[in-house]
Amino acid sequence: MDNWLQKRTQLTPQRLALSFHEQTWTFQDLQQQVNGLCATLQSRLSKHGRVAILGNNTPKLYFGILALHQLGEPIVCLNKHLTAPELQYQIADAQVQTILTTQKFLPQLQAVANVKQLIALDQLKWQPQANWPAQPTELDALASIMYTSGTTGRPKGVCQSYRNHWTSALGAELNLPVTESDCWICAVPLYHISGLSIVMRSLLYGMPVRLYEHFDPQAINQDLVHGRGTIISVVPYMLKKLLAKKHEPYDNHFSYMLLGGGAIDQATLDQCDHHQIPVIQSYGMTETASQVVALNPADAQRKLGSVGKPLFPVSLKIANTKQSNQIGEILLKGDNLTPGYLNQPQRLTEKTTATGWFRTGDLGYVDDEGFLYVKSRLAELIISGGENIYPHEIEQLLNQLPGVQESAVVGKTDATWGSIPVAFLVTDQSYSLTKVQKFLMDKLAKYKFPKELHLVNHLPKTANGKLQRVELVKWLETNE
Ligand code: S0N
Ligand code: AMP
Ligand code: MG
Repeated sequence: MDNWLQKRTQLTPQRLALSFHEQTWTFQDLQQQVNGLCATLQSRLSKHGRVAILGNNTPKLYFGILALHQLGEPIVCLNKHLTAPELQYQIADAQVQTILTTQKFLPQLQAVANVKQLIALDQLKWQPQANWPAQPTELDALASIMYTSGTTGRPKGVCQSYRNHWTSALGAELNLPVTESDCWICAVPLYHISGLSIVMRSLLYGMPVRLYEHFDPQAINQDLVHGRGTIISVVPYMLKKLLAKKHEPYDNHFSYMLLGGGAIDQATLDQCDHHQIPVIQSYGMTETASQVVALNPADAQRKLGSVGKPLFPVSLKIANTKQSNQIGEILLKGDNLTPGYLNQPQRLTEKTTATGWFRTGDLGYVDDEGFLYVKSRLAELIISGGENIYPHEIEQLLNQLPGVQESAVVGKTDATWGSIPVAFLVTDQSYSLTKVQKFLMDKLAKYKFPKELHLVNHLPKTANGKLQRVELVKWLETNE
């Protein structure tokens, strides 16, 4: 297959590709920027290590992503919230040699011991260039790597191939075709699959993207009111903020919000209904290169609480069930699914059944008509504002606090973030939340910080000594 940007530029050079505040780029403009950047970058990139991106959603970072694809370099996507030790691990694991970023993030990255080369794209000078000899795109080549944590062990790099991105974009398009007048607002981070999948869809569909450096609910509402965007990807936190700041009806051309990344409450969906905001509920993960199940507006009222039906390229079943409506682990098959975790092939084997189904770790059921309902996680993942938090990571650090015998972290339902981490410490010392947070500073990304602290004499355990998180969650619910 031809390089995707080059193919798109051949097909529709004059179509709008990208807008950011008042600036716009057609696919041809974008192509010329990316060609120029490729020429400048090529001599600076080592043949050995990989290249990462870290930053806000700026046009320069967008060009950087497309330039890396044109140079045949897989992109290591680094979360801008991470601290030096967290970044250091991912950089080492992915053998990152160079990080493309912007000036704003230089101090944060200079503090990371194993960074070899930093390139601030907003300091780099290049000229738009008409041509660039890009290699063809091999569908099974590695396109991107994104880190997720787990219940145990270190974070793992999810590998995403071009086939994953292709299948994902195709599945979305076969479900809800994008029209000539659509424009997708990207305020979700480009370093998450929620954001990167929008870039891929833009190239494959020939669709403009309206990029947001930050999630800015007022500005986004203004864009939606004035027809400067027709589709937007949101996590539940973002949807709630947009609703809270919405004072005028959206433009007639507004199409829908694609909601993913976590569970949503009924009250928020009712509010969307009241404001006549179509919401496409979806289910997906980094390992599936974005949504694999989506609920169409036509079924939204009838199937409240469902995330919809599996998209065309995706097969789904519930483990160990013979009939509909029985809860079990959600299993998936299809070309969206990751070819594996970087440097840890055994992790995918562990997550795959003997007959080749990917075990998502999520529990749910499928009703008589084939609609999926997601119930909960098998493991103790906490999702705060669309960012995943694994208790294990926090507990390991809390256990290093002087005088702490053991610790536990569980999620507590929160009106703003969806869920927040709450810490329990077994200690004879008088720790305060502030003191604990101070200790975690520079060790753990701030979004993972416990928001509440309880000092306890012991933790609830099963007869064979396994921590009973459920008991702590129940305790939090009853002591509210
Ligand atoms: C919600 C966001 C936008 C909040 O960030 P904001 O408001 O920009 O804050 P910052 O300026 O970055 O930080 C200010 C303070 O807030 C803390 N903080 C930031 N984020 C969080 C958080 N999530 N939880 C708790 N605290 C947070 C900062 O630490 C900072 O603190 P102080 O002031 O003390 O320094 C931001 O969190 C965000 O962008 N979230 C969304 C991330 C996301 O996209 N997740 C989805 C990942 N999953 C997938 O991609 C798979 C599903 C999928 O593909 C999908 C998902 C959604 C929609 C569509 C799809 C699809 O299928 O296409
Ligand atoms: P990530 O890989 O960061 O996108 O996280 C994926 C996880 O988010 C899934 O395994 C689910 O646990 C959760 N998730 C995604 N979409 C939904 C949804 N619609 N409802 C409930 N949980 C969801
Ligand atoms: Mg998520």
